[in-house]
Amino acid sequence: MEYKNILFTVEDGVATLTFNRPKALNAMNSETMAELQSAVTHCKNDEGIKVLILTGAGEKAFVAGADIAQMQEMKPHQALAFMEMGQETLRLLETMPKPSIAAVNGYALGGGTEISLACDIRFASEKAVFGQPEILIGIIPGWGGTQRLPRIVGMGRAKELIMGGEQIDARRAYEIGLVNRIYPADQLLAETRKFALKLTGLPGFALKMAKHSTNFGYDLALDNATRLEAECCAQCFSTDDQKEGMDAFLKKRKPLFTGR
Ligand code: DAK
Repeated sequence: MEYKNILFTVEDGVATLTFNRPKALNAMNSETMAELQSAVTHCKNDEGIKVLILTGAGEKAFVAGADIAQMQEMKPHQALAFMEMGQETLRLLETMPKPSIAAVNGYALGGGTEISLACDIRFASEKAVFGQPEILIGIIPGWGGTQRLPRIVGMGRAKELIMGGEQIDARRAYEIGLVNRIYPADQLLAETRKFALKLTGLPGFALKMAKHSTNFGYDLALDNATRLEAECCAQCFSTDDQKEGMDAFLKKRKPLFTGR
């Protein structure tokens, strides 16, 4: 697929997807969502890609939400199709068997916060702004915000954001556990890449199992969830990387993982 609204590059096993619609502060229209879906599918299937970073072009915005101009005239059945496409894409991102990191460089409002919530990890610049302001335009979040936000920050804080519609800065987002780390704006991408590169050197199958167990165990009863974890962990014992990791530890040497 030819991309018009995103930039997509791959370097040293790290893919970087940059939302790039500067005239609308990188707001997500259906075209951009289709491009995101295509790029995430590519990341999932390309063995050379180990980690995905998502960020926004320009200094102002990560993604300023779903495109309000496009949504304004939607009938309910069109809104449902737009919502389903976004939900399908973000679920794909969330369950893709490789780590994803949101590098939130500015406004991440509405759909922007929701995209970051579907990533495994969120790093933010000091200039980042988060929020679910949908209520202020007469709707509610439609790309998983009412479901993922409470799972990450707790029900009370999620409802405060979703029902109050207020924006919060990076510091507050860090305080409530919405972001993992904050960096000065000019260091965000470099620091995110550094972390991503570190992940590319870790055992890939174990990373996949860690994500699978965490994602799919979360909503299960504890007995079933811990069983899932045991099975995921047991599968790691079939890999060369498990043998290498344990041998290296016992011989007090640095491990050399091959991803097998
Ligand atoms: N959509 C479309 N255009 C947008 C936009 C958006 N979300 N955000 C900004 N823009 C455009 C502005 O209209 C403006 O365009 P021009 O006037 O230059 O043509 C340009 O970007 C620059 O924006 P501003 O002039 O407003 O810039 P400021 O620095 O003054 O303000 C801001 C920045 C981010 C605070 C402000 O732009 C803003 O409040 N933007 C809207 C933020 C927002 O409300 N986001 C949430 C959108 S609702 C669903 C599916 C999904 C969703 C819900 C349901 N289903 C289909 C059911 C998700 C909904 C949302 O995300």
